[in-house]
Amino acid sequence: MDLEKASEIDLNKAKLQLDEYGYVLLPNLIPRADALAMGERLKELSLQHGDSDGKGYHGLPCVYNYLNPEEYEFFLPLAINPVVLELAHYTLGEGYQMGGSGVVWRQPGVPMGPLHADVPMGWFAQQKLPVPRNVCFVLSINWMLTDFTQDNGGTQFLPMSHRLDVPNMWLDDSGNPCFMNDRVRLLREEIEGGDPSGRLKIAEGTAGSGVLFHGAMWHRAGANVTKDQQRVGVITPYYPQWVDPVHGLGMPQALMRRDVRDGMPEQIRRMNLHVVENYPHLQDA
Ligand SMILES: O=C(O)CCC(=O)C(=O)O
Repeated sequence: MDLEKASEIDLNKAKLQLDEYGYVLLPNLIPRADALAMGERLKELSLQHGDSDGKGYHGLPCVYNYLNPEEYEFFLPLAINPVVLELAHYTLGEGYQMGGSGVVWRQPGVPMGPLHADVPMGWFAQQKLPVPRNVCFVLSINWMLTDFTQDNGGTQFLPMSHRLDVPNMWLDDSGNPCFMNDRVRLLREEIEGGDPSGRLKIAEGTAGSGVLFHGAMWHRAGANVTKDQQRVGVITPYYPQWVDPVHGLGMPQALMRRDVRDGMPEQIRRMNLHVVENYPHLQDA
């Protein structure tokens, strides 16, 4: 798909929404049948190689490390969709990198996820360092490989929260919850206590759509309260050229193996400056 063909998306409007609201819905970028077929295959791989929390969540980091090379081409739209890349370039600048696409599969019965912002925002808060306000460290797209609805666990976002303090919670040495400040604790309490003012927006869409979001957004995965609907997403993160995905972002799981990266088209190789083998400590683990 080229940029012209994807022109049902108004790119100027998408850039504006991403800047100001912190996220943008991108409907129908991948054919529905392809998205559903990817979802089925990735469920299979997640069961074989992924992790599970035992409550209905299954994940598989960097799916390319598990696919057969003949399958790469079919799955590449998760990494090189031209609309997404245009928005990544706009937000992150020249030479942006990608992390390996990771499965987020939410089965019926899985509870709500915790409200958080993505790496490295929690790190700044926990270190009591100033939080950079005008830098986007990570821009992620959550690809909907099934329909995403309120009931089956569509991702929830607090609009404009990429400009707020960091919502993340961590535990101190005695196991007590800690927050960046009391304002964050109170706002979180309201939303996690049932969100009576309906502040969160749910990213709903049909299979083949995506939601692109600024990593500093307050967001969470929804509960899947359906009896029989699987919610399968794949998150592909993009980050600026100057970021180290392991020492800076703490995302070793997003790296491709060298043999996988080197078997990819040039466009993908350029976006994967770092591979697992660059970090010997990961291989010893
Ligand atoms: O699965 C989802 O809807 C969101 C996952 C998420 O919050 C994350 O990966 O940071």
